[in-house]
Amino acid sequence: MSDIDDLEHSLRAAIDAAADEAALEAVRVGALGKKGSVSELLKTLGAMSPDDRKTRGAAINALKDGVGEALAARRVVLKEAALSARLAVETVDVTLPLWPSPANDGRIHPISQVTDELTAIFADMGFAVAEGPDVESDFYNFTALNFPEGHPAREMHDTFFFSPKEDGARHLLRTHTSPVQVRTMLSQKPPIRIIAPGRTYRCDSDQTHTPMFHQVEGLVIDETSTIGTLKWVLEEFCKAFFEVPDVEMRFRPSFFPFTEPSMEVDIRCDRSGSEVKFGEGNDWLEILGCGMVHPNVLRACGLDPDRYQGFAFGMGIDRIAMLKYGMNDLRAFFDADVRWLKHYGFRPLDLPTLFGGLSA
Ligand code: 2U9
Repeated sequence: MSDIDDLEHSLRAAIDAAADEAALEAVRVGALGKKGSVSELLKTLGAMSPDDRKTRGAAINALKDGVGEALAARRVVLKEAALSARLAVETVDVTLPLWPSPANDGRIHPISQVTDELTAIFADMGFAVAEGPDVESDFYNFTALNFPEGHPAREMHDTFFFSPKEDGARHLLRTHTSPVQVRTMLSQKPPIRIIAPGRTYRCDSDQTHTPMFHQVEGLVIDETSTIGTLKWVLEEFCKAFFEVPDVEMRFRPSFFPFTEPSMEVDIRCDRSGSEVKFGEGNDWLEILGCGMVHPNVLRACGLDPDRYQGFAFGMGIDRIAMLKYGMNDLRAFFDADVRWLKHYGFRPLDLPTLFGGLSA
């Protein structure tokens, strides 16, 4: 029997020495595989006498079972060791700082941020966003808006005109976003409730004016809206935009060709400290203009003023961004200075929503 004992001894030694599951599998194949040492021994049983087969057979089968158990036990140990080694290597240190990514470095320009903020506020009140071209015709920018031909109000806008075409028609860079509302009225039936944010252009440049600036205008046309509705919409907007529970607004009579009556609106604020506080204090800041849409504008846009009425308002996005976020030089908006943008810009993933906070 010593050959069986020797074999068992050497197989157990090989099993104990197997450093990983692959090495252990090699030992198993070498012992119990088709041509393995134990399998070869089993094959010798057929040629033996019944007595030898009885004794040797029992010993070889005991060897086979013993080696099988030893293999199984070692496999469990090696599996656990492999798992522990993997867990040690794949440990994640959740306290490590995040990898720098573009979403970490990039900044949203305050004008885009404020446009997103006011879009969220007006969308919540049922306003859709309308857009139109920057290059406009005289009709959409002036004529349909009740600016009479040769009227000085056209000059007031410091318009950038393109060279006249052969037929004498002059294109221009829109001086306000009002042409968007004209296009909407000509293409959609009331009720209309839109805001039109976008770029506008006037030949003007100093600390508070740039040749290209941003406006948002609003338009509501139906059969029932009044100055009362206009006042409510503007108050709700100001409360939400300046993130204060109450605002006091002052409506002063004014003149625009496209609205009658027309008003300029101031908001109560406190400018005594280093920053402006809204809804309190003894100062007033002009923030927008508004009015009831002029019957001539309704008519020019194909609507019957005896049936339809509505209101419009307009404000400078750059100006309200400066007021809300405490920037004092409008020209810095357009300098493309990354240091300025790093300071005044917004993180790309902090999207303004009414439920999550506009500027938080
Ligand atoms: C249509 C009818 C009426 C738009 C309006 C204002 C008043 C206004 C200025 C504010 C500051 C422009 O950026 S600003 O200089 N705008 O005061 N805008 S009502 O009225 C419209 C527009 C379109 C068809």
